[in-house]
Amino acid sequence: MPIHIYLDKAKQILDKNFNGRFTVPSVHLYLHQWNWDSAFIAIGYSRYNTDRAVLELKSLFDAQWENGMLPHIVFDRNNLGRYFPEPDFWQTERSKYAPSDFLTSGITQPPIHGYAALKIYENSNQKEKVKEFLKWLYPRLIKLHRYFYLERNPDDNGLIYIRHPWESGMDNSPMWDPVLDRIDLSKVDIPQFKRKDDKIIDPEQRPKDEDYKRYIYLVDLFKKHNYDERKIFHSCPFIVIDPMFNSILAASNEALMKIADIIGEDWKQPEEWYLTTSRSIRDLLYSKEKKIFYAYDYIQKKQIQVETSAGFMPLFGGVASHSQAVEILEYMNSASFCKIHENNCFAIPNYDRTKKDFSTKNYWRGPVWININWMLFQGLKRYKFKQKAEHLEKTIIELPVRFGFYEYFDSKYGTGYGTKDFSWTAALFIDLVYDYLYTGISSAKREIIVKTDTDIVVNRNGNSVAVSEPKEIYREFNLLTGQMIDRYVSNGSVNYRKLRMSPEYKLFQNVAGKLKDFDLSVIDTAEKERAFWINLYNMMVVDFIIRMKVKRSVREVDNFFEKLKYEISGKKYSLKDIEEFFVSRKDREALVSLVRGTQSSPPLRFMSPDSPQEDILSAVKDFVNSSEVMVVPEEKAVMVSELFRWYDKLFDSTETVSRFISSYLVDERKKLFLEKETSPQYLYLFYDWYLNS
Ligand code: 9WN
Repeated sequence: MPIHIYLDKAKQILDKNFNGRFTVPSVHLYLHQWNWDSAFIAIGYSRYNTDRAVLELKSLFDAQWENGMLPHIVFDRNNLGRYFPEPDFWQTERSKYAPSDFLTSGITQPPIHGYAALKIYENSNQKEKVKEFLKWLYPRLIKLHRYFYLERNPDDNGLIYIRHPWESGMDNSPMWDPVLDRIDLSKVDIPQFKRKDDKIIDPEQRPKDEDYKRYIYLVDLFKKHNYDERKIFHSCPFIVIDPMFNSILAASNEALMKIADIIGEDWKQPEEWYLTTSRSIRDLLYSKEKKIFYAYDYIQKKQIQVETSAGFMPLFGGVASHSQAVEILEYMNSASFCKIHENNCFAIPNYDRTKKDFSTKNYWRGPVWININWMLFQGLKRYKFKQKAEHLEKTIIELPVRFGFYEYFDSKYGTGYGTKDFSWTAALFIDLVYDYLYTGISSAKREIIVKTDTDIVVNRNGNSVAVSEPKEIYREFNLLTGQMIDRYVSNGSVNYRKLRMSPEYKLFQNVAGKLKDFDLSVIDTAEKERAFWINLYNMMVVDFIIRMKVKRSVREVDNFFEKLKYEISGKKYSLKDIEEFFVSRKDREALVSLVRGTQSSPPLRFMSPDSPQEDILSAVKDFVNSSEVMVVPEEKAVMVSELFRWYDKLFDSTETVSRFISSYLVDERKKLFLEKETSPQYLYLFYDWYLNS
């Protein structure tokens, strides 16, 4: 299914979750407005609906407390009774700061709103309108940050504490276990309560009852202190400094500096906050030995040495020093989280996979979350760790496409968990896909696009060459193709830079020029013909990439497959023409083995000119047994490359695709599944257009 269909689906989810004033995280479980969710949602809207983006933040800040705190939930009066805890339990009216016209919770969440507000401005094409809104919002953002620096900054070093796991947004993260374990459930009074979440979502995917008891114990404590920050600080057993919360705050301070500049305000205050918080994160939360940032237990005055995705978050907002960034990247890109190109994992799971209590499906204890990966993607991009950034970006787009717009995803199988049709998954998907749709390539690697409205015959502008015998041209073409692949391709990756400078490529350009006057009749058997056209196709792609100075993706050149051509025997051929040739021959294997200069292609190899059958089959096998084809019997699902849809004349039904795949699959269990299962669920994978370099 083309990507814009998923984009429409994501927009429909936001529409469904929009109640006229704000967008709920999900109508299935969270029927109110959530603090940081709304910021992510606004970022998604900012790509196509400025009004909604603005309204999202506006409605949230309307419920800001008098002391500056932005509540973690703003309740919808029309939807009470379906979530726990609700206003009757929070009783925030006990605080003199709570708003009288809104029902809210009494805690906050990671302050990503400054960052989101700047994104709205950057993405919107209604700059004046957004500027007006920023003038309204800016003092409220300053008020929120001032609340943190005045009320939650006990050592005055810019490290802000949180006083409830819900404030971290990563509720049952293993990071909080050592602190929560100190609340002895047999010794404290906990009010009676009834959870609602575990009746809607499989309890295996949600926090345990013991966790909830502690969450509720803390809320009750806040209530007893009438939400007085000082009193809470002195009696609350959970006072922790979260690297993610503080990194997000730093990122928002940085955004506030830019917003101040846009609306003509002084940016000194946010700058000072930015510098203080960033410095303290670098100096106090980092472990040089473990190469990750840790949370800090303020009561026991020590780092909480539990490795979670929050420990990488100082990349977001540019808080980590360069050497820290390089070190944490190494950890992030290890088997503990997920290595690039490693099978059986997706992007950054929320907890170190090698830990005994790691879970692929339990909430914040191991699954993959889209908002976390989206922030890490922004961070990696900022530090120019492009490859890893793209890996995350691809996953953020792929997971919802393959498995649905879920709240979180199994870190091994990708299965969606929690509630479906989840707003921030949809919103952040929209954000990234907008970059793809408008440029065709990743925002991490976006470059200038070459426009080609008319045909460009690429082998016309080579050196003028002496006319040769057709047999000689054919021999030279094969020789040079073989040499180039042999010398400049390793494990299927092409070293375009070296190839461009090589003597072999110079000679190849000459031969390509000679093809204009070539006589195709020297290729006198069907097998020779197959080899010739596949090799030619693959070499045309290589030549086009080099000549058009493609940097990241063939998508940088408009109509790469239609308008760039080679003249052969007096006739012009595009890559598409060659594909059509194989379609007309019903040669599925040849089509699958073509190398389109992309990551989703099989590795580039030379097809033996007289009898290519074996080489073609190896290419097909490589393709079918790579991550381009995923057969998951546990899920009764088959996920295949978009390529099978491109050639729907040959792959006319899912049965045909299944038959094709199963004849090349190595894994017997999967083979058997395909042979037995008559109607597995078919999903199409996002095609990876990055260069195979
Ligand atoms: C409690 C809404 C929120 C997110 C949090 C996520 C979850 C609530 C819950 O849902 O928390 O605030 O009931 O579990 O942990 O990050 O903001 O999507």
